Amino acid sequence: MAGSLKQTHDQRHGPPADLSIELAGIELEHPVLNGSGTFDAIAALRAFGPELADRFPFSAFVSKTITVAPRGGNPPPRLWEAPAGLINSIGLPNRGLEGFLTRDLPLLERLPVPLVVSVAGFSHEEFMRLVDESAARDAVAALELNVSCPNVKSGCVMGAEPHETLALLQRLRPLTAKPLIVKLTPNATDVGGVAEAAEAGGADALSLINTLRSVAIDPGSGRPWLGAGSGGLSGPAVRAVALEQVNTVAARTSLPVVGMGGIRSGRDALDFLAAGATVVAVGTESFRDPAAGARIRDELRELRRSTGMGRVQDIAGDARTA
Ligand code: RRO
Repeated sequence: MAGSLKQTHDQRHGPPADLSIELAGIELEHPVLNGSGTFDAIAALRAFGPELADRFPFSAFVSKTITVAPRGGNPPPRLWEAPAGLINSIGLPNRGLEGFLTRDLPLLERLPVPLVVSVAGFSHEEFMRLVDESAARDAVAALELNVSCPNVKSGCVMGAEPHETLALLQRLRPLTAKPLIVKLTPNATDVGGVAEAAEAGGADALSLINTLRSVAIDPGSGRPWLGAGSGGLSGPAVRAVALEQVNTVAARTSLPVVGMGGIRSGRDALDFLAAGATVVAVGTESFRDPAAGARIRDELRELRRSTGMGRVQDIAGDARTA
């Protein structure tokens, strides 16, 4: 019975939509990635083993940001639930470059999808070392330059001003032919200007948005809740802001855009594609449901089929207003 119902449905709406897409020269099976730091692929590998290959929710995996030196992260508390959102003040905990290359990379190599390594330096020299040593590994398909972490006191400001972004890219571009994706901050006065600077410096793609700088007050004490004082807001609360910034950046550069910010459904994903994103990323929703990426991919496929539209590329930019 279910079979005949499905047949009727297929006849009405045509064959499953092809969601495959290319991002900066990397072939992806579908347009749903993870936002950096929002999905623990190593824990997933541990839980599912080789079976993960069939159920991995994303078409590429973006690692949690790494730094040159190991970091413990910010003092607790590190999370606060906001209306329709999450404030985090994680503070970039990671094993450092050496630890990542020797302990994490051999595990991440087993993933069934291309690997994007997210890196953040506190100086040009640190960024250069991170790019140089990560890009040299065959398992690394691309690098994401996190110039937008809201949760560290020093550094990570290189994405706030166009001239800083350009200067950084001019140092990094000669180091590798692999794609460089620049993760933009929404906490900049001129996000479009930073995007143009990244393009002028030779970036291959842009990803946005990172989290919006924010504060939560402890109702008991009237003082900031988060150990570090402030954090970054993500989730549906930021979606309209993210859509506007994706729209602006897509209009001002010719680079492919990884659009993210509060995507919870295939419908949300379609909105980002229509605003000019080439692919999308799911972040906060994966904390609620680690399989959200696969559900959103399936919803997107169904929407593409039921609306009669063709490949994902065909609608990119439909909603551009900037
Ligand atoms: O680790 C963090 O606190 C963090 C990072 Br690196 C980032 O890029 N964005 C964010 O919201 N948190």
